[in-house]
Amino acid sequence: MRPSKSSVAPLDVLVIGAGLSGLYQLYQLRERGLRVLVLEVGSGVAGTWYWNRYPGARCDSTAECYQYWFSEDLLNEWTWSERFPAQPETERYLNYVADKFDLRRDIQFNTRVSAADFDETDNRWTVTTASGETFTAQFLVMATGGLSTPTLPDIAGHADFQGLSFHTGRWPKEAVDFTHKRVGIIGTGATGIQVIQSIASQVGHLTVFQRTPNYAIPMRNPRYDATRVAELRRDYPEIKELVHNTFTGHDYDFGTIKFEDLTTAERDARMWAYWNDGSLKFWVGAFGEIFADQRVNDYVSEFVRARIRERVTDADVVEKLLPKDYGFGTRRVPLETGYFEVFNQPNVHLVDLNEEPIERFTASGVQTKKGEHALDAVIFATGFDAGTGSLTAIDIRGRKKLLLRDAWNEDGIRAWMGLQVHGFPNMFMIMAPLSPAAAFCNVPTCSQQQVDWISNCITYTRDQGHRSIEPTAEAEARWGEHHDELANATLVPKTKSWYMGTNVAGKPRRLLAYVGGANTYRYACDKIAAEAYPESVFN
Ligand code: N01
Repeated sequence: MRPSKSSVAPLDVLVIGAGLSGLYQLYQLRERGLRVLVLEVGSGVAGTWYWNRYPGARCDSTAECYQYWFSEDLLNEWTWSERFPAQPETERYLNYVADKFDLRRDIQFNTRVSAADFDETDNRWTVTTASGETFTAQFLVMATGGLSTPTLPDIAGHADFQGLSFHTGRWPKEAVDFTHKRVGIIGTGATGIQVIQSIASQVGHLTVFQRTPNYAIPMRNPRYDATRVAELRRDYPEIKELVHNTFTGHDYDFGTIKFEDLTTAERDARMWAYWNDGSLKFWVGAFGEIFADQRVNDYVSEFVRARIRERVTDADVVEKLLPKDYGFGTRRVPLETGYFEVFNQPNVHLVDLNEEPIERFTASGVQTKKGEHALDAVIFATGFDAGTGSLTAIDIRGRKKLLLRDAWNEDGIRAWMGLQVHGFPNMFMIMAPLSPAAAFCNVPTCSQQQVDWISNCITYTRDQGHRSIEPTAEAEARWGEHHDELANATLVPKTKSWYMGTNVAGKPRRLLAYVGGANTYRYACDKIAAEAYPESVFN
């Protein structure tokens, strides 16, 4: 245990997490002259891009939209090598940013925060780490990431398994060699798909344990040559403007053309055009009505199923790979490269867990209802306790010693604008539930927007001589009602996924992310700041 370190001078702001959001939060607060420290559990920066170094990890947002906008120098210096960069490139980018802006001097690595307590007498937070250090700060910013607490299924006998076990969200830094190995993978979400298509040709045998098939769509990922890089740099001001004014924070939006107004041929032509873009544009842009109109959703879902059918040779296998009981786009759409063709390989076996549930691990593999699958290694691509997991893992105590974990258990998730929680003054959250950033937004767009807003709010509070800021219970409830009203008008709550919290036993069921649009949300946040935070109480 490290000694308690109250020797660190009192801070203005403590930021938890040195990923994409935490780095930018540090930069912004420092620019405003505040004394800031970032605590980070990893040994390096990059958050998601530090932990998720699994084979095939790659960004599903285009490089030109997945970056910081605050520095012209940075935009001109950094050169993306391809449209959808792989994990090492994004990790390098975030390290470059940390070095360029000398951020590391205010980051303490290898530090797990275990508790945060708000003291009502001096309006400050005391943060305690797992090794017993304490820090105090007026403000606390949780930049802990929306998808950073991995979930492991509760499968009997896991400890008996003699092979190697990995979770994609905690992948080792050392290269793992699966050559000639019998590998099993549990999970076929965006992560599982990337792993499967990357290792299928390397392993001796791959067993894919699938519970729910996905509407994955092909990624078109050209290399960026010097000409393309120059074009993008020229267009950056326009792209920046665009991402800040679209529904999902990408450089495309819902079209104005209505499904109803088109003939079948026109509808198909439109879908093919968006399909051929090879990006998530097909999800958002082809027909925005898919999120609320079952008939449109059915039409698009069938289009995507037809594309899957074209690529898999075995009729039984393709039936298992076709999503049938939920609509396209109502859970995260993964991008893929050669994923469906993997199932034509003789060394790949698809296990449909609906027909053949896992019973237990054995010493040498996985036992399902139909028999044992012998494995040398198992990969859990089973996802995360999204949105809430990284926050409830810490004992966060607000006014009257109320634990955030308990607050969210009793009443469900509540968060004003997804930024603050009533009863927890001076605490801000980035990418938290009930904001678009929790799921329906290109992460850098929404996280930078939230960081900017938080930085301005902290500065305002201090400049006005206030010691704390907290949203009222009424404002928080109003936001929750508005959130639910919009969520329930979509088809998304009908589908099981981490969007709804159904992947974690006992988690309150509620659509995690705000579906009013990242653009609308930003305008609302800006209005609140312009009107001097009318829904908050200052002390
Ligand atoms: O996690 P998931 P993920 N038995 O929750 C299965 C982002 N991301 O890590 O669908 C058997 O989506 C589960 O089955 P089911 C992106 O936002 C971004 O793949 O619940 N299976 C599912 O197949 C994404 O949405 C990028 O029936 C079990 C899988 O595990 C988010 O991260 C790349 C099981 C989990 O899928 C999370 O994706 C990758 C059990 N007990 C990911 N428990 C980029 O763009 C779970 N599963 C960079």
